[in-house]
Amino acid sequence: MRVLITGAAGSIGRVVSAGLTSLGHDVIGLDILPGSDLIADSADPAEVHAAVASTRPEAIVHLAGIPTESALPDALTSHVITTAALLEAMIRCDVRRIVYASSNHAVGRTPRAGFDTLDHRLGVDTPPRPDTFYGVGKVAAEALLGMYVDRHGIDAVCTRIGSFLERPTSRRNLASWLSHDDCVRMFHAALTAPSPGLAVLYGISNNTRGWWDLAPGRALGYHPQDDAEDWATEIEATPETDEDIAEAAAVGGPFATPKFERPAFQP
Ligand code: 15L
Repeated sequence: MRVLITGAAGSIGRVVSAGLTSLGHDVIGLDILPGSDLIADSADPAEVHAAVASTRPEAIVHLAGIPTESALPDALTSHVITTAALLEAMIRCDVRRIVYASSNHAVGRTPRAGFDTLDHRLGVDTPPRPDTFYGVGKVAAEALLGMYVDRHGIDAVCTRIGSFLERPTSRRNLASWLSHDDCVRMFHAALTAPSPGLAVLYGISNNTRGWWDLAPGRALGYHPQDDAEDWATEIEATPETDEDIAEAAAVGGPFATPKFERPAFQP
């Protein structure tokens, strides 16, 4: 499949571009940073339209965005305006599928208590409960994608990604880890699942201690293979810190703690 990937020069973008290419996809990388096939600002509707019109992809993987907390206007530009620019270009150029890098922080303020057992995991239908302006941006982008699915009948898959890392490094990561290989599996499944309409899934590996429901991903063909438990002994050999305890209270971990609270308009 011919796929345009925004944010292709970022940490997820590099792994997903290489992984999808090795699975036989024809990948075109777009980024504001040098080194990609196309240099464009994903928040600029004219630049985005030119990129989509000139490459004519069958699907878009939208990864571009500030990957952490920022002031609210920056978060809205980074997550909502970029998504809108892509959706408008898709409609004009008849591109029918987008896979979006959303985040667990869209529901990050959800208390974790009760979601640790196999028969009670956090579903994708839980109400939005962002922990940061970053999370607010992801909630709004998911809502926007849903509106374009309703209006235009396109397919949009929102992947609520956990902790994308080479390996888990904290106690929280024993639940939240998304391995590089599983990340590629997830985007491949989201690109190739037949007619998903609007779909939401959790982008987490098959972690023994995970608290997210992986069934919606499995229904789309995402079958994670890796498990953070392989690092549990090593991680748990270090003393549990106050930070670990604070991070365990809510789904979003550190983003749901006071150290991430900031005024909306502070640059
Ligand atoms: C994310 O969505 C962020 O981009 C990343 O910085 C981490 O905070 C990650 O989630 C996580 O929850 O570990």
